[in-house]
Amino acid sequence: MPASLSGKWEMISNVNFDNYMIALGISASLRKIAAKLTLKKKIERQEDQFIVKTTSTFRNYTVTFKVGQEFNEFTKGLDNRHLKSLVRWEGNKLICEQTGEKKNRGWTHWIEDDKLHLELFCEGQVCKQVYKNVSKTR
Ligand code: YOG
Repeated sequence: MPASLSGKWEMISNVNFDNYMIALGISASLRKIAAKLTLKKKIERQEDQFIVKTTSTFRNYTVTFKVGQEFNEFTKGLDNRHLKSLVRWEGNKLICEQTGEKKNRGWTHWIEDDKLHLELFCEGQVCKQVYKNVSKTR
């Protein structure tokens, strides 16, 4: 079983977020707001089902999926696109492919040194975020 992604996490670094947002077509005014946010993740897992909540003082976004089962994703409040998404395990990495208007789009999560790592990718841009654990208990 891969190291657990479950729990509460708070962002401690965020590299190339602006270029990722540009690749998604986010306006300059929204990018300016988004760049200042400290994002939090709450990840809940029950067997193959995941609920990933991304929260901030500005907007929240929740996605629910089962590993290996394609689902329709609407990125409400983000870039507001409709995607066909599929999440799979590759070793210790949880990988989501988001098929839609934007090419080579998705994300990868993994645990390294007790931190939650996230790469967000879109059309050749890769944003790298690291989160520290803020769960009350582990
Ligand atoms: O996470 O896909 O953990 O869904 C990335 C924002 C900012 C709105 C957050 C609100 C992309 C304005 C979701 C941010 C930029 C900018 C708080 C990342 C789009 C719009 C919600 C993501 C996955 C993996 C799970």
